[in-house]
Parts: sequence; structure tokens; C-alpha cells
Amino acid sequence: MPLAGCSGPLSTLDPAGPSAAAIAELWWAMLAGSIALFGLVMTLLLWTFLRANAHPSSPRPKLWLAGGGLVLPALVLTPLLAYGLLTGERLLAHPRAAEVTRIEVEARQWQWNFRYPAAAGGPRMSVNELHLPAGRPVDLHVGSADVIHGFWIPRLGGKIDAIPGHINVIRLSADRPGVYRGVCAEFCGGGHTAMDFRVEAHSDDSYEDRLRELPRDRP
Ligand SMILES: [Cu+2]
Repeated sequence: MPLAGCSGPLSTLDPAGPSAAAIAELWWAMLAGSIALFGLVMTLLLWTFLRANAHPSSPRPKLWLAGGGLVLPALVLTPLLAYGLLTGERLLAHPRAAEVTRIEVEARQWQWNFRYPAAAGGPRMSVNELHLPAGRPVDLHVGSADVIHGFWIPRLGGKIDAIPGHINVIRLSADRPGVYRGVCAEFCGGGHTAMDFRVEAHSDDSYEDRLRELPRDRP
């Protein structure tokens, strides 16, 4: 199975949520576009080699230059750009009617602190372990206590920078309950490679139960 290497806990090509699925689709579209373009260029190259002796000088060189240098790239790149921009727009945390769970994320050298302000019975916290409700959108408000880190759960969505003095929001959702993995995606010092975290997506009932087992945090 040639695509077996595409799975695994840190694979963007094994999406487990809508954001990651949109990114994976874009990746496949770009791969298909690049394969088509590569095939076309190689065909033209082969054609010039085969006909080099028959016609030493190319007929209408300006037409070839304009076609290959302007028209062809525009035809391939314009749809890819539009598709990329639309995908980016879909990934933003727009306000919407559905209930969104808020979780606060603080990166620091070298660990991840998670805070659940809306937990029943008061805010809870966890370290290097993120708990999500499966099947529901979650807005992660990501900041940093020291240097710039990168918050990334490859199977659930794209990366977002964790910047000191600034909060970035990323909306993610896990399709079904399960265990995923997150990492720091921005080199942040000696402990960077060990700065990973576990992600647990729970079914609706067990999510609140699991939060109740976590330590309390200040309101
Ligand atoms: Cu880091």
C-alpha cells in the first residue's frame, strides 16, 4: 500500500477534523496541479528533442514564450490561488450560531498549559494534555508566556503562532472521540523537540466528566 506512509499521529494527510480535511484537500489539489504541469513540461521538452533536427529554429518563438511563460502559469496558478484563499477563509474562527467551546492555551518553555474557563463548577486546567469535546467546534485562544511557539495538532488543523503579549484564535474540531497528538511547530530553545502534548477528544457526556477530574484553576 503506497499511501500507508501517509497515516500516523502527526500526519496532515490523515485528517480527523474539518479544518485538517480542508488543508489535506488543498494539498492533494496542489499535488495534482503540479503533476499535470510537470507532465506537460516534460512532454514539451521531449517534443523539442525529437523535432530538433527536423526544424532547427522554432516557428513563432514569441507565441511559445507568451503561451508557456504567461498564459499557462496563469491558467494553473489562478484557480489554485482562488482555491487556497477560499480554504484559508473557511479555516477562520468566524462567529457562528452553533455553540463554540472556549479553551485557553498558554505555551511556555517547555510545556503547554490548558485552561477550561467554561467547565461546569468553575475553571479547570491541565498540562501537556488537551481535552476536547468531539464533534463540536472549539476556539483555542493561544498565547505565550515567554518566546514564540507554534501550536499544531496536524490531524485536526493548521498551525497557529503562540506569541507573547498577543492572543491568536484557532478553531478546531475533532470528528470523533479519540487520542491525537500535538507539537510545538516553532523552534523555541533547548526543550523544543520535547514540547509535545496529548489530545483527547471525548464524547459529549464524558467530556464534562473528564474536566471534573482535572485540577481547579482561579476563576
Ligand atoms: Cu515551543
